[in-house]
Amino acid sequence: MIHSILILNGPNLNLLGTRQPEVYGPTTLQDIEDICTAKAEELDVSISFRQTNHEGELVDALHAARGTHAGIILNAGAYTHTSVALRDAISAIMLPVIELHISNIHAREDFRHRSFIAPVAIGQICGFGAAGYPLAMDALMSYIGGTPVD
Ligand code: CA2
Repeated sequence: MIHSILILNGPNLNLLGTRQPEVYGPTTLQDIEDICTAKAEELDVSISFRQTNHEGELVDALHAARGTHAGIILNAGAYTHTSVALRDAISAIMLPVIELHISNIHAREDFRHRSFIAPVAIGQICGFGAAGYPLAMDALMSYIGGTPVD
């Protein structure tokens, strides 16, 4: 039985709250982890919250999620718009993945409109700032069924 979700954050998200608050808001990644921890208690699920700037480490974390987590919330940062490797990893692990962005990528530069991840994700949440994370947790638990999965 697995009753845990992985919340995986990609490149530069460690800088949240320190620069470009007009785009990404004032919230730090630690604040977001705290929000997710509180939400996890409400949902009675455990979480693993990670950030890495390295594409291969994101691929490794996706692979390692099999057998450990029931689903994944992925803010892949800029790799969203470039990475066939992340897309292939998501396809391979056969776990539900929600694509998450703090900003509304569709209202920004053209190159951010294309997501390699969207076609292999169960859905996408973007544009709601840090509040997108607990929204994604609700959506993922609702998708999984709100109960532990095998
Ligand atoms: O809106 C999002 O969550 C993004 O995934 C953030 C990525 C961006 O490349 C995506 O298009 C959308 C960038 C994260 C960079 O975060 C920073 C935070 C503070 C200062 C500089 C960058």
